[in-house]
Amino acid sequence: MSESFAVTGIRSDDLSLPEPTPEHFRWSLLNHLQYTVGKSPEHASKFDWRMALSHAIRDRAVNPWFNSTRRTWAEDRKRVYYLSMEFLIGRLLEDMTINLGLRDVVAEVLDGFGLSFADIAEGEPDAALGNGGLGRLAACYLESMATVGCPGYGYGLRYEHGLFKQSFDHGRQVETPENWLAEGTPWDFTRTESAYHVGFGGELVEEDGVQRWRPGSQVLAAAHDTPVVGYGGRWANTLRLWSAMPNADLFDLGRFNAGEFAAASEPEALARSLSRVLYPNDTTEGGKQLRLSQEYFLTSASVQDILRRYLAAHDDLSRLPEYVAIQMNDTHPAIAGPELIRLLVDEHGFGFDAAVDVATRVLGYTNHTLLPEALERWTVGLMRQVLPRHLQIIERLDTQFVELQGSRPDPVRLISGDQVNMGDLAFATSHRVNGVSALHSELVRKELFPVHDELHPDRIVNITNGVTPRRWLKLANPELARLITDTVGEGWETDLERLRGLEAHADDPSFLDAFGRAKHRAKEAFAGWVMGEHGLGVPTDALFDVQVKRLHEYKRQLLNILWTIARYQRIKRDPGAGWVPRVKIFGGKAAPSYHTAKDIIRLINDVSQIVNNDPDTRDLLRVVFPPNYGVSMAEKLIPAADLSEQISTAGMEASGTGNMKFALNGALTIGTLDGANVEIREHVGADNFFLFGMTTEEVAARRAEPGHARAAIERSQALRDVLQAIAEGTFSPDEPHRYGGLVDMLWNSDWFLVASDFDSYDAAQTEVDRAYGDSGRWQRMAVLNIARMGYFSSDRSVREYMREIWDIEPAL
Ligand code: HBZ
Repeated sequence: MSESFAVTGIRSDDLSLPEPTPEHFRWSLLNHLQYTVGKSPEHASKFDWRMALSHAIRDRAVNPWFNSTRRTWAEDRKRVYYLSMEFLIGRLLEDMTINLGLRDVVAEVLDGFGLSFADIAEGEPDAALGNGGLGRLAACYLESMATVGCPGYGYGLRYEHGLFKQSFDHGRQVETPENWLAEGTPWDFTRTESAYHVGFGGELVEEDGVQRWRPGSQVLAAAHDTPVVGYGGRWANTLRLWSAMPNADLFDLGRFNAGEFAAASEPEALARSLSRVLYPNDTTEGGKQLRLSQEYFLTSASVQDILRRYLAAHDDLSRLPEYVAIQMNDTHPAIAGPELIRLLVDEHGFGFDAAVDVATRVLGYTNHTLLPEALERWTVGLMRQVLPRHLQIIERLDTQFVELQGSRPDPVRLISGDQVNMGDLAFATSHRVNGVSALHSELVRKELFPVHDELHPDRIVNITNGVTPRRWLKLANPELARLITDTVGEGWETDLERLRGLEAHADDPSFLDAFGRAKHRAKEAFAGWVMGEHGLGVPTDALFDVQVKRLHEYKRQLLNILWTIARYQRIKRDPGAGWVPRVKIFGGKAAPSYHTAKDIIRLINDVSQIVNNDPDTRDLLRVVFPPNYGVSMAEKLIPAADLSEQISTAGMEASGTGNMKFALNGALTIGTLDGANVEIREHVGADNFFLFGMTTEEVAARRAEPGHARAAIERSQALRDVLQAIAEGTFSPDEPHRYGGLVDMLWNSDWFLVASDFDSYDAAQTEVDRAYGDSGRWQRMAVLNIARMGYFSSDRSVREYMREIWDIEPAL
């Protein structure tokens, strides 16, 4: 902590920047180039210009940021703290520029230098501090909180290495480390004065009848703050990311001087490892000590920071819930309950029950998946070793929870056998628990937490996910955004229901034409990018059929590629049958240890080799799998899509958010009744959605039928032909049995019911062809999708959190 050195007599307001005129912005850019980056205009590289531009933009974020912070203090407002191990924010330059209303000014100034904004922005690395949906949702919610004026902070870890980079070697996924910080980031302000000690291990001692935890080691958490500016620049919040720093005394100078260089740095290296790398697992649990330590590191630093801020203005911690709401993004920060209880009891003299009461009223827990392998559990042994005091608190909570269940014969336990169940713990220490779509929240109630729900019937609520229309429409699809503004007027960016105004134009040929042109240009932009970046050719007059998301069996990329093979075989059999040309586009990473998912990636790549090089079919069918899918690729691809594949086994995709981004950009969905697909279909209308597949109930019934996989394959000639071709090595001639394992799995177990849903998917795809063949009909359907997506703005979701969970009023 550094000593305060406040100077009075100069007000921050006096330092406000003048209006962002082109003249001033030009000055600011050149000033940063010369004095921040240290380069002259004659010698500056694209990188230097990007850095200078980012600093000039960041300057503009500071006043809204200070104003919002000052108002929150002055009005003594409640704040929301969103704790998440993942924030998938992607690039920030264009996003900030748009939200600050500076896009035109910036373009004009750069133009004057002969520079292109798009070109400069393209050099920014993605901040890929997350795996998938849960991390991207956190980023959308932060942006929406700032836009609607919800005072708050995102708290996360500043991983040195974000999600690994994916490349393909002969079709196989290869992972290399991601290095977004290598050239430094212009966005964050390092706050070394906001540093906290986070303890690990050690022992419990009793002093004057009071429990004391004496940690065995301590790591420093140092804050790095990035302003998050809402659309219009009227409010800004903070994303505070912690990096781990060794205590200075960890470095053993004695050993170093004695020549033991590596050994001297060992404790330091261990400390730093806490924020070194993001775990690359999506919806699977690593079960590693480092992961638990990372989770506690994030949680403890954040909770200490929250209490410090509260105590700077208040002294009665029993009133904490009036001023503080903490949201746990899944169970990763679920140690927040025990941590808050520990601090209240051990440091602030609370009784146990009073501490539990305060913690529970402060905390909320969002569940993002029902997959059993994603439910975090830690062994009691590991907990005792890493967090002995917390284990003691959880044991007491467990006892109380069992008592609450009265005479129930087989009570639910927070600790069962030698496992601490983080989901049950998160539920027991939260006043609200939410699922992320209507269907998912129902399943959370019935399948995951039926006993908890019986004990606390008001606790589970649903908040259907949403996405920010600023990034996912205005930034990603400027042409469509302009058409929308020209058609329904300004203001849809913050009031997405205004898209309804497009309905009146759904039969207007000139509007549909303009929509068609915007879509086509997005396809050309994407095709140009894929060719330039990956050397992959994509015909832009074909139907773009897209499935991009993490690779997982439940998401059924396998169903998609099997159907693609069936299409290939049909075209081969009857080339002149009037096929609608399609480009099948895939994107997504597999967890490095998820072998089946990696086999599926390899199969898709093998199929693309055969199909794309077959002169009989290449004009009618292409398979394209650009490597390293992430936020920036999504921004290019989603606007170009005609068809959005949302084909998970019913009951398994909690919500999906890609499904929303596609529909908002005028892609039609082919999908199951799963997650938010259900609500999207209700909103856009059943006629404008290609539905297929079994329902959640049918899935359960089918799984119980012995031999269901074999029976389904035997019913489907098309699927049999596909599996036979794979098994014969048609797509892996150099190694015919490469996919023996996959084919065998489909015949004999098929937990995800690929075979059972194949014919229904095939029929829906036939409907897709029919609709696309009538371009007027297709475009009408696409426009109706856009027009009816207002509900899926993350502004709506955030307002629901504010009302139903956080109990907070907007400051705007
Ligand atoms: O969260 C995703 C869901 O799969 C997706 O349907 C949803 O739209 C999105 C946002 O709500 N889930 C994740 O990204 N990750 C996890 O659910 C997860 C849970 C526990 C873990 C790891 C990942 O230990």
